[in-house]
Amino acid sequence: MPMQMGFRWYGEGNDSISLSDIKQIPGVTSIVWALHHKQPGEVWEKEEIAEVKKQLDEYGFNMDVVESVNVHDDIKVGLPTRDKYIENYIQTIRNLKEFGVKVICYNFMPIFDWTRTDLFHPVGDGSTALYYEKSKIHDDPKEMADYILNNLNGMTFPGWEPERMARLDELFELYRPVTKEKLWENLKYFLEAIMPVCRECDIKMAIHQDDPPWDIFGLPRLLVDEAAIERFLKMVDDPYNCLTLCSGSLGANPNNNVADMVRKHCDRIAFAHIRNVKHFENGDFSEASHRDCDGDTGIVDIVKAYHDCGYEGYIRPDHGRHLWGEKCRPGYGLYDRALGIMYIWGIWDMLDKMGK
Ligand SMILES: [Mn+2]
Repeated sequence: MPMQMGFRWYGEGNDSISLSDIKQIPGVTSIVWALHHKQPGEVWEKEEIAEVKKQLDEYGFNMDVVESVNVHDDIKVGLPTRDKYIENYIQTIRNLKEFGVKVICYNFMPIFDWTRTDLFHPVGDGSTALYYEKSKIHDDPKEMADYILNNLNGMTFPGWEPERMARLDELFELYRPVTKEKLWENLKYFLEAIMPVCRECDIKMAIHQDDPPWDIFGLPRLLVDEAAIERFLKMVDDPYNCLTLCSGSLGANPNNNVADMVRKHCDRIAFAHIRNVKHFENGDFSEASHRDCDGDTGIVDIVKAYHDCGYEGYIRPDHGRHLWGEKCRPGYGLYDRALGIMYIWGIWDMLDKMGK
Protein backbone atom coordinates (compact mmCIF):
# COMPACT_ATOMS: atom_id res chain seq x y z
CA MET A 1 0.00 0.00 0.00
CA PRO A 2 1.36 3.47 -0.84
CA MET A 3 0.91 6.52 1.35
CA GLN A 4 -2.69 7.71 1.52
CA MET A 5 -3.31 11.13 0.02
CA GLY A 6 -5.59 13.56 1.78
CA PHE A 7 -6.91 17.07 1.21
CA ARG A 8 -7.98 19.43 3.96
CA TRP A 9 -11.56 20.59 3.60
CA TYR A 10 -13.39 22.98 5.92
CA GLY A 11 -16.86 21.57 5.40
CA GLU A 12 -20.10 22.25 3.61
CA GLY A 13 -20.90 25.96 3.59
CA ASN A 14 -17.53 26.75 5.18
CA ASP A 15 -15.17 26.27 2.23
CA SER A 16 -14.99 27.78 -1.24
CA ILE A 17 -13.88 24.38 -2.53
CA SER A 18 -16.39 21.59 -3.16
CA LEU A 19 -15.94 17.87 -2.69
CA SER A 20 -16.61 17.54 -6.39
CA ASP A 21 -13.56 19.78 -7.06
CA ILE A 22 -11.41 17.65 -4.78
CA LYS A 23 -12.63 14.43 -6.40
CA GLN A 24 -10.99 15.59 -9.65
CA ILE A 25 -7.50 15.75 -8.11
CA PRO A 26 -5.76 12.43 -8.86
CA GLY A 27 -5.26 9.99 -6.02
CA VAL A 28 -7.03 11.75 -3.16
CA THR A 29 -8.78 9.22 -0.93
CA SER A 30 -9.06 11.00 2.43
CA ILE A 31 -10.76 14.23 3.34
CA VAL A 32 -8.97 15.81 6.26
CA TRP A 33 -11.92 17.28 8.13
CA ALA A 34 -13.16 18.73 11.39
CA LEU A 35 -16.29 20.10 12.98
CA HIS A 36 -15.20 23.69 12.69
CA HIS A 37 -18.12 25.12 14.63
CA LYS A 38 -17.05 23.31 17.81
CA GLN A 39 -15.17 25.21 20.52
CA PRO A 40 -12.18 23.54 22.20
CA GLY A 41 -13.45 21.38 25.04
CA GLU A 42 -16.84 20.55 23.54
CA VAL A 43 -17.84 16.95 22.79
CA TRP A 44 -18.27 16.15 19.08
CA GLU A 45 -21.65 14.45 18.92
CA LYS A 46 -22.31 11.38 16.78
CA GLU A 47 -25.12 13.05 14.85
CA GLU A 48 -22.78 15.88 13.81
CA ILE A 49 -20.07 13.45 12.71
CA ALA A 50 -22.65 11.35 10.85
CA GLU A 51 -23.64 14.36 8.79
CA VAL A 52 -20.07 14.84 7.52
CA LYS A 53 -19.75 11.12 6.86
CA LYS A 54 -22.83 11.24 4.65
CA GLN A 55 -21.34 14.08 2.60
CA LEU A 56 -18.01 12.28 2.16
CA ASP A 57 -19.62 8.93 1.37
CA GLU A 58 -21.32 10.47 -1.61
CA TYR A 59 -17.91 10.96 -3.22
CA GLY A 60 -16.25 7.84 -1.89
CA PHE A 61 -13.88 9.71 0.44
CA ASN A 62 -12.93 8.33 3.84
CA MET A 63 -12.90 10.42 7.03
CA ASP A 64 -9.88 8.66 8.57
CA VAL A 65 -8.03 11.86 9.55
CA VAL A 66 -9.40 14.67 11.70
CA GLU A 67 -7.58 18.00 11.81
CA SER A 68 -7.94 19.22 14.45
CA VAL A 69 -9.67 18.32 17.67
CA ASN A 70 -8.43 21.37 19.54
CA VAL A 71 -7.25 21.10 23.12
CA HIS A 72 -8.89 23.37 25.70
CA ASP A 73 -6.69 26.06 27.30
CA ASP A 74 -7.38 24.66 30.79
CA ILE A 75 -5.59 21.45 29.73
CA LYS A 76 -2.60 23.37 28.36
CA VAL A 77 -2.44 25.61 31.43
CA GLY A 78 -3.01 22.67 33.78
CA LEU A 79 -5.98 24.02 35.74
CA PRO A 80 -7.98 21.72 38.04
CA THR A 81 -10.85 21.96 35.54
CA ARG A 82 -8.72 20.17 32.94
CA ASP A 83 -10.04 16.75 33.96
CA LYS A 84 -13.53 17.67 32.85
CA TYR A 85 -12.22 18.74 29.42
CA ILE A 86 -10.09 15.60 29.15
CA GLU A 87 -13.26 13.57 29.80
CA ASN A 88 -14.92 15.44 26.94
CA TYR A 89 -11.93 14.79 24.70
CA ILE A 90 -12.17 11.08 25.52
CA GLN A 91 -15.85 11.05 24.65
CA THR A 92 -15.02 12.71 21.32
CA ILE A 93 -12.41 10.00 20.63
CA ARG A 94 -15.01 7.32 21.38
CA ASN A 95 -17.55 8.99 19.10
CA LEU A 96 -15.02 9.36 16.27
CA LYS A 97 -14.16 5.68 16.54
CA GLU A 98 -17.72 4.78 15.58
CA PHE A 99 -17.05 6.34 12.17
CA GLY A 100 -13.72 4.67 11.53
CA VAL A 101 -11.46 7.63 12.32
CA LYS A 102 -7.81 6.52 12.58
CA VAL A 103 -5.82 9.68 13.27
CA ILE A 104 -6.45 12.84 15.28
CA CYS A 105 -4.17 15.76 14.48
CA TYR A 106 -3.89 18.37 17.23
CA ASN A 107 -1.42 20.89 18.57
CA PHE A 108 -0.31 22.13 21.97
CA MET A 109 0.52 25.75 21.10
CA PRO A 110 -0.37 28.36 23.73
CA ILE A 111 -2.91 30.99 22.61
CA PHE A 112 -1.85 31.32 18.98
CA ASP A 113 -1.97 28.69 16.28
CA TRP A 114 0.29 29.20 13.23
CA THR A 115 1.44 32.78 13.00
CA ARG A 116 2.20 34.89 9.93
CA THR A 117 2.60 38.64 9.47
CA ASP A 118 1.26 38.73 5.91
CA LEU A 119 -1.37 36.40 4.53
CA PHE A 120 -1.19 37.54 0.91
CA HIS A 121 2.45 38.41 0.23
CA PRO A 122 3.41 38.76 -3.45
CA VAL A 123 5.68 35.92 -4.49
CA GLY A 124 6.89 37.72 -7.61
CA ASP A 125 5.04 35.78 -10.31
CA GLY A 126 1.60 37.28 -9.68
CA SER A 127 0.63 34.80 -7.00
CA THR A 128 0.65 35.45 -3.24
CA ALA A 129 1.60 33.35 -0.24
CA LEU A 130 1.74 33.40 3.55
CA TYR A 131 4.75 35.33 4.83
CA TYR A 132 6.56 35.81 8.13
CA GLU A 133 8.38 39.06 8.77
CA LYS A 134 10.51 38.49 11.83
CA SER A 135 10.79 42.11 12.94
CA LYS A 136 7.00 42.48 13.15
CA ILE A 137 6.55 39.80 15.79
CA HIS A 138 8.14 41.76 18.63
CA ASP A 139 5.20 44.07 18.46
CA ASP A 140 1.76 43.93 19.94
CA PRO A 141 0.08 40.51 19.72
CA LYS A 142 -3.29 42.25 19.55
CA GLU A 143 -2.30 44.05 16.40
CA MET A 144 -1.30 40.67 14.97
CA ALA A 145 -4.59 39.09 15.92
CA ASP A 146 -6.55 42.01 14.43
CA TYR A 147 -4.63 41.76 11.18
CA ILE A 148 -5.24 38.04 10.86
CA LEU A 149 -8.93 38.28 11.76
CA ASN A 150 -9.47 41.09 9.25
CA ASN A 151 -7.80 39.23 6.39
CA LEU A 152 -9.48 35.86 6.38
CA ASN A 153 -11.75 36.67 3.44
CA GLY A 154 -14.74 36.50 5.74
CA MET A 155 -13.93 32.92 6.74
CA THR A 156 -13.11 31.53 10.13
CA PHE A 157 -9.79 29.94 10.94
CA PRO A 158 -9.18 27.32 13.62
CA GLY A 159 -7.03 28.70 16.42
CA TRP A 160 -7.97 32.26 15.48
CA GLU A 161 -11.57 32.27 16.70
CA PRO A 162 -12.73 35.89 17.21
CA GLU A 163 -14.19 34.84 20.60
CA ARG A 164 -10.77 33.72 21.80
CA MET A 165 -8.93 36.68 20.33
CA ALA A 166 -11.29 39.05 22.12
CA ARG A 167 -10.01 37.52 25.38
CA LEU A 168 -6.29 37.98 24.62
CA ASP A 169 -5.48 39.88 27.84
CA GLU A 170 -7.18 37.23 29.90
CA LEU A 171 -5.41 34.43 27.98
CA PHE A 172 -1.97 35.99 28.43
CA GLU A 173 -2.72 36.30 32.15
CA LEU A 174 -3.80 32.66 32.27
CA TYR A 175 -0.57 31.49 30.62
CA ARG A 176 1.72 33.72 32.68
CA PRO A 177 2.72 30.97 35.20
CA VAL A 178 3.13 28.35 32.46
CA THR A 179 6.83 27.85 31.87
CA LYS A 180 8.11 25.60 29.13
CA GLU A 181 8.68 22.76 31.61
CA LYS A 182 5.18 23.19 33.00
CA LEU A 183 3.76 23.02 29.48
CA TRP A 184 5.65 19.74 28.85
CA GLU A 185 4.19 18.35 32.09
CA ASN A 186 0.69 19.36 31.09
CA LEU A 187 1.09 17.75 27.69
CA LYS A 188 2.27 14.54 29.36
CA TYR A 189 -0.67 14.58 31.76
CA PHE A 190 -3.10 14.98 28.86
CA LEU A 191 -1.55 12.20 26.76
CA GLU A 192 -1.25 9.72 29.61
CA ALA A 193 -4.91 10.28 30.40
CA ILE A 194 -6.10 9.55 26.88
CA MET A 195 -3.65 6.85 25.67
CA PRO A 196 -5.64 3.88 27.04
CA VAL A 197 -8.70 5.05 25.14
CA CYS A 198 -6.67 5.62 21.96
CA ARG A 199 -5.38 2.05 22.17
CA GLU A 200 -8.86 0.71 22.77
CA CYS A 201 -10.30 2.75 19.86
CA ASP A 202 -7.27 2.24 17.58
CA ILE A 203 -6.95 5.99 17.06
CA LYS A 204 -3.52 7.62 16.88
CA MET A 205 -2.94 11.04 18.41
CA ALA A 206 -0.68 12.98 16.04
CA ILE A 207 0.76 16.22 17.36
CA HIS A 208 1.50 19.03 14.93
CA GLN A 209 4.70 21.02 15.46
CA ASP A 210 4.61 24.64 16.52
CA ASP A 211 4.56 27.15 13.71
CA PRO A 212 6.89 29.00 13.61
CA PRO A 213 9.11 26.64 15.64
CA TRP A 214 10.29 29.10 18.29
CA ASP A 215 8.78 31.09 21.18
CA ILE A 216 6.67 34.08 20.17
CA PHE A 217 5.30 36.97 22.25
CA GLY A 218 7.03 35.42 25.28
CA LEU A 219 4.91 32.27 25.02
CA PRO A 220 6.72 28.92 25.23
CA ARG A 221 6.53 26.58 22.28
CA LEU A 222 7.45 22.92 22.60
CA LEU A 223 7.59 21.01 19.34
CA VAL A 224 10.29 22.92 17.53
CA ASP A 225 13.18 20.63 16.56
CA GLU A 226 14.63 17.12 16.57
CA ALA A 227 15.53 17.20 20.27
CA ALA A 228 11.99 18.22 21.19
CA ILE A 229 10.45 15.53 18.99
CA GLU A 230 12.73 12.95 20.55
CA ARG A 231 11.74 14.12 24.02
CA PHE A 232 8.05 14.06 23.09
CA LEU A 233 8.11 10.50 21.73
CA LYS A 234 10.09 9.17 24.71
CA MET A 235 8.01 11.06 27.26
CA VAL A 236 4.97 8.99 26.33
CA ASP A 237 6.47 6.00 24.58
CA ASP A 238 3.35 4.51 23.08
CA PRO A 239 2.64 3.57 19.44
CA TYR A 240 -0.53 5.67 19.66
CA ASN A 241 1.44 8.76 20.64
CA CYS A 242 2.45 9.96 17.18
CA LEU A 243 3.41 12.92 15.05
CA THR A 244 1.81 14.97 12.34
CA LEU A 245 5.20 15.78 10.85
CA CYS A 246 4.86 19.19 9.21
CA SER A 247 7.74 19.95 6.86
CA GLY A 248 6.63 23.57 6.59
CA SER A 249 6.43 24.30 10.31
CA LEU A 250 9.77 22.65 11.02
CA GLY A 251 11.26 24.00 7.80
CA ALA A 252 10.77 27.56 9.03
CA ASN A 253 13.96 26.93 10.99
CA PRO A 254 16.69 26.21 8.42
CA ASN A 255 18.58 24.09 10.98
CA ASN A 256 15.83 21.47 10.96
CA ASN A 257 16.47 18.59 8.57
CA VAL A 258 13.00 17.18 7.99
CA ALA A 259 14.09 14.25 5.78
CA ASP A 260 16.35 13.02 8.62
CA MET A 261 13.42 13.26 11.04
CA VAL A 262 11.28 11.18 8.68
CA ARG A 263 13.96 8.47 8.50
CA LYS A 264 14.41 8.47 12.25
CA HIS A 265 10.77 8.51 13.38
CA CYS A 266 8.87 7.00 10.45
CA ASP A 267 7.09 4.41 12.62
CA ARG A 268 5.67 7.20 14.81
CA ILE A 269 4.51 9.47 11.99
CA ALA A 270 0.78 9.01 11.48
CA PHE A 271 0.22 12.00 9.24
CA ALA A 272 2.53 14.03 7.01
CA HIS A 273 2.16 17.65 5.96
CA ILE A 274 4.22 18.58 2.92
CA ARG A 275 5.03 22.25 2.46
CA ASN A 276 7.98 24.23 1.12
CA VAL A 277 9.45 27.35 2.72
CA LYS A 278 11.86 29.91 1.30
CA HIS A 279 14.22 31.70 3.71
CA PHE A 280 15.66 35.17 3.56
CA GLU A 281 18.89 36.27 5.20
CA ASN A 282 17.19 38.58 7.70
CA GLY A 283 15.17 35.69 9.18
CA ASP A 284 11.97 36.30 7.21
CA PHE A 285 10.42 33.42 5.33
CA SER A 286 7.81 32.94 2.66
CA GLU A 287 5.78 29.87 1.85
CA ALA A 288 6.57 28.58 -1.61
CA SER A 289 5.31 26.16 -4.24
CA HIS A 290 5.91 22.49 -3.55
CA ARG A 291 8.62 22.36 -6.22
CA ASP A 292 11.89 21.54 -4.52
CA CYS A 293 13.94 24.39 -6.02
CA ASP A 294 11.35 27.05 -5.08
CA GLY A 295 12.20 26.71 -1.38
CA ASP A 296 14.76 25.39 1.09
CA THR A 297 12.86 22.57 2.77
CA GLY A 298 14.09 19.74 0.55
CA ILE A 299 10.76 18.39 -0.69
CA VAL A 300 12.30 15.71 -2.94
CA ASP A 301 14.46 14.38 -0.08
CA ILE A 302 11.49 14.37 2.27
CA VAL A 303 9.16 12.49 -0.09
CA LYS A 304 12.01 10.08 -0.86
CA ALA A 305 12.52 9.50 2.87
CA TYR A 306 8.86 8.55 3.25
CA HIS A 307 9.13 6.28 0.22
CA ASP A 308 12.32 4.63 1.52
CA CYS A 309 10.60 3.92 4.83
CA GLY A 310 7.64 2.29 3.11
CA TYR A 311 5.36 4.91 4.61
CA GLU A 312 1.72 3.82 4.50
CA GLY A 313 0.28 6.63 6.58
CA TYR A 314 -1.67 9.70 5.58
CA ILE A 315 -0.15 12.65 3.80
CA ARG A 316 -1.46 15.94 2.51
CA PRO A 317 -0.12 19.03 0.81
CA ASP A 318 -0.01 21.73 3.45
CA HIS A 319 -0.56 25.39 2.66
CA GLY A 320 -0.43 26.49 -0.95
CA ARG A 321 -0.03 29.86 -2.64
CA HIS A 322 -3.05 31.77 -3.94
CA LEU A 323 -3.17 31.47 -7.72
CA TRP A 324 -5.14 32.77 -10.66
CA GLY A 325 -7.19 35.20 -8.61
CA GLU A 326 -8.70 32.53 -6.43
CA LYS A 327 -10.61 33.85 -3.41
CA CYS A 328 -9.94 31.39 -0.65
CA ARG A 329 -8.99 30.86 2.94
CA PRO A 330 -5.33 31.92 3.27
CA GLY A 331 -3.10 28.95 2.41
CA TYR A 332 -6.03 26.73 1.55
CA GLY A 333 -6.90 27.35 -2.07
CA LEU A 334 -7.63 24.61 -4.55
CA TYR A 335 -5.09 25.19 -7.29
CA ASP A 336 -1.70 25.25 -5.61
CA ARG A 337 -2.54 22.39 -3.29
CA ALA A 338 -3.69 20.35 -6.31
CA LEU A 339 -0.37 21.16 -8.02
CA GLY A 340 1.40 20.10 -4.83
CA ILE A 341 -0.36 16.76 -4.83
CA MET A 342 0.69 16.10 -8.41
CA TYR A 343 4.28 17.01 -7.57
CA ILE A 344 4.28 14.61 -4.60
CA TRP A 345 2.74 11.84 -6.68
CA GLY A 346 5.28 12.53 -9.43
CA ILE A 347 8.17 11.89 -7.08
CA TRP A 348 6.48 8.92 -5.47
CA ASP A 349 5.47 7.17 -8.71
CA MET A 350 8.94 7.67 -10.16
CA LEU A 351 10.51 6.06 -7.10
CA ASP A 352 8.06 3.17 -7.42
CA LYS A 353 8.97 2.68 -11.08
CA MET A 354 12.65 2.71 -10.27
CA GLY A 355 12.04 0.12 -7.59
CA LYS A 356 13.59 2.33 -4.93
MN1 LIG B 1 1.16 21.78 8.84
